[in-house]
Amino acid sequence: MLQKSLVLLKPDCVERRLMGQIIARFEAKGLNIVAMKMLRVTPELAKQHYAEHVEKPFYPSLEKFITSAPIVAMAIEGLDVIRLIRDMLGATNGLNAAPGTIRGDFSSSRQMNLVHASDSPESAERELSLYFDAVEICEHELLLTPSLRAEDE
Ligand code: FUP
Repeated sequence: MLQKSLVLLKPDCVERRLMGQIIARFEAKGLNIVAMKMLRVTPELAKQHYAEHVEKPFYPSLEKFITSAPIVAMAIEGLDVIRLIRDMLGATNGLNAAPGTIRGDFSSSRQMNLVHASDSPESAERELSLYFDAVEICEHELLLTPSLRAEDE
C-alpha cells in the first residue's frame, strides 16, 4: 500500500553532520521525499508531537533535547513505507539497534537516536499534519519508478 511517513532528522543528526548520509539511505532505497524543511521545534510542538509521553518522567529531558537545535522534517512516500522506515531505523535505543540499521550504525543512545519515523498510519496522518500543510506536500511520480518496481507492486 502506498503510504506517507513523517520522518524527523533530530538535533543530534543535524549537529553531527549526518543529514546527508541518512537522507541518502532513503533515496538509495527508492523512496520518494515529497516534502522537506528545517525548523526549530517549539516546546508547544514537542508536547503535541510526544503527546503520549508528556506525563512520563523522561519527558522534560526529551523536550529539552528535541528543542535544542534545528531539525529537518520530511514526508517520505513509498509502498509500506511506515514499516519499512522503522525497519531501516532499527530499535529505538541505539545500543540495541542491529548493525546495518541507521541507529545501529550511528547511535549509541536511547534519546539521541538521530531519526524519528511514524509508527502507524494513524500516527503518520496526525504527525504529518503537525509539520506540514497539505499544499507543502509535493506529490510526484518519478520518471524512474518503472526501474524501481513492477507495475503490479
Ligand atoms: P519511537 O517510537 O522509536 O520514537 O520511540 P518511543 O515512542 O518509545 O520514544 C520516543 C522518544 O523518546 C524516542 F526517541 C526515545 C525517547 N526516550 C527517551 O529519551 N527516554 C526514555 O526513557 C524513553 C524514550
